Amino acid sequence: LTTSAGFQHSELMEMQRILTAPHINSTRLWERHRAIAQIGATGRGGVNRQALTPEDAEARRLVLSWSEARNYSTTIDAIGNLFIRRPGTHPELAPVMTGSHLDTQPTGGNFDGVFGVLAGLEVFESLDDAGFVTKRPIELVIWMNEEGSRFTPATMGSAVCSGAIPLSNALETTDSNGTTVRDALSKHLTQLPKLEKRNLGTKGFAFVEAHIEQGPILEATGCQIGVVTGIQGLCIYEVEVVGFEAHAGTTPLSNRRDALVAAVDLIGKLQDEFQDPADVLRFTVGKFEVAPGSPNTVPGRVNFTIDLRHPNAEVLGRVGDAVMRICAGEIKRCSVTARPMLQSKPVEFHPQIIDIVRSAAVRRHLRHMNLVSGATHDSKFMSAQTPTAMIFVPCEKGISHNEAENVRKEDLFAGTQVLCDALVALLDTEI
Ligand code: HGY
Ligand code: MN
Ligand code: MN
Repeated sequence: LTTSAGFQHSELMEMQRILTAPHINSTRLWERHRAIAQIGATGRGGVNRQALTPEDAEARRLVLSWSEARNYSTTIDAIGNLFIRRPGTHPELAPVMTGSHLDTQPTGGNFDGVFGVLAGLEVFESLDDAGFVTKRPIELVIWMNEEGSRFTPATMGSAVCSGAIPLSNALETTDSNGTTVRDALSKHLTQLPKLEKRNLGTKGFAFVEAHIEQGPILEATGCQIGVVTGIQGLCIYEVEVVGFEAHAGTTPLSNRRDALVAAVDLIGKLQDEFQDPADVLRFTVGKFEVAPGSPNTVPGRVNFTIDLRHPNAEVLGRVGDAVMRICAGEIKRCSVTARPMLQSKPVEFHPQIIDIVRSAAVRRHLRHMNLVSGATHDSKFMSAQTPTAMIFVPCEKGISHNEAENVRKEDLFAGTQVLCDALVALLDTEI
């Protein structure tokens, strides 16, 4: 008998086997977080370790050195996602997978992404320390450019890996200095140890990502574990407004095609359009660049981003159409164009993986609750081809994408132990 999701019932029973998963080493886990936090540290408590920068490479080298010490093997795919593998006795079986990202926002915190990578590595090492031999291999993914702050859009590595974004489009994307992903990636590869190449596209037996909630719900409800049932929808656009550069002193206002004035007017129109009394729709203009950026030249060009989120696919589609309608044609004698960079619908995670996460939290007597993620994650694209779920831990006051991001040690350890239990429940373990 096979369940709707392709799991054999016998496999499901196997998974539910109450396994005494190894205890994680919380001292090692905490020390690893402190070591990574030094890389790209801003001196104000957070980090700036954006995708494919030297700091990103340094953090990846450090994790690779820890994995090298355990003789795990590592492969890299064409967009720079890293796959660290702990072998099983049956290498031909699809791996159980976990993972997250090491790149950060420009004013990022020390736990967004890092926690999921280090928690996954901690599970590998705890399995080693406890002498666990598993049938299935287990893989830890370090996704490239989850944040999308330097190269738009977010979750670029997992989107390309799953085929949601063509590799060529991603490689041609440029940062604010005009550097392409292609050039930044080829330089990045020279800053990493030589790694075996791996094809794009990866199907695992299951994927479980540990992450901080980046919102206030768990802390407000006194829960230590979030059993994440899905992720809301997200659309990202790049908008360009083109006017005409002119002299600030000699050009009358009546004669100007001021791209900044037009962009401000446009953003006002969008804010009016996206008023939501229920405060569910999330509309953000996070990046806003004015060219040529000189005090005495009338701006000739403005580029800005739009980040739109909503849990309902139909509403998200409607507001996305409104963006393309409003950001088109002419505004205050300037031309406007909008480019969709990412359109990702809301996803629901796999019920059986969700159950495995929940039963791990129950077994550990940890207060937990279901929730849908407001932040996006690479698990969204992994869930397209692999049964996936996520584990959240609370972060202080829900603060994230801010250098004040903070997590209680006990929550970090609890989340890592739940990840360990869930991954072990998925591995057909022979001790
Ligand atoms: O944008 C996001 O939701 C993620 O934290 N990068
Ligand atoms: Mn993240
Ligand atoms: Mn983030």
